[in-house]
Amino acid sequence: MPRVYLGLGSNLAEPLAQLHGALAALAALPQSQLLGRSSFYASDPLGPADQPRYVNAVAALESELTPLQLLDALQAIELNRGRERKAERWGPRTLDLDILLFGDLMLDEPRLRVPHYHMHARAFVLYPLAELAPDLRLPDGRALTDLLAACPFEGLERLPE
Ligand code: A4P
Ligand code: MG
Repeated sequence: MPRVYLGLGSNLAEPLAQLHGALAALAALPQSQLLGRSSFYASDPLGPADQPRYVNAVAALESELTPLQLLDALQAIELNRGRERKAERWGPRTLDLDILLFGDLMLDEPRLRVPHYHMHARAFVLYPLAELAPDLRLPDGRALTDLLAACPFEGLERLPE
């Protein structure tokens, strides 16, 4: 079964509670097993600055779902938790679930790009991911350690458990 890494983010309506709720929903996904999660991190917003700070985390799972089945399931979880899709790019959201990596798969479809197109440069993705998989390489061969070296911890704050 491919190892899947998901990015979790929220900056509205009690972000930490949103992420806990999302993790409970991920643990209940069919044909899948939640393997673990990173610490939670508070992070400065990427995109419009006039929005609250985010809480971010990364989760690891194994899944027999196809990538698109998994995307459907994640979008259902987002909607169940009251997410409204707005026109503003990178605007505030109650819950955002992104597929960061799906094993070594590289996909470039209208609905799904994997690896996530901007993960290599996002501190709020790379640092939590490194907690779960410090020796990881992206499907294109880049080492997570090299990406981290080029991505300052700036704007990030690891939250106590
Ligand atoms: N889509 C394509 N590839 C993927 C993928 N790998 N995983 C498509 C999930 N979805 C993927 O997503 C828009 C469409 O992307 C989906 O319908 C799906 O088919 P969306 O969740 O509706 O919109 P979005 O999240 O606003 O767009 P985008 O461009 O994916 O934004 P990001 O990259 O998710 O960034 N700042 C901090 N500090 N922390 C954050 O978590 N998040 C964002 C959103 C902005 N700033 C942030 C954070
Ligand atoms: Mg998204």
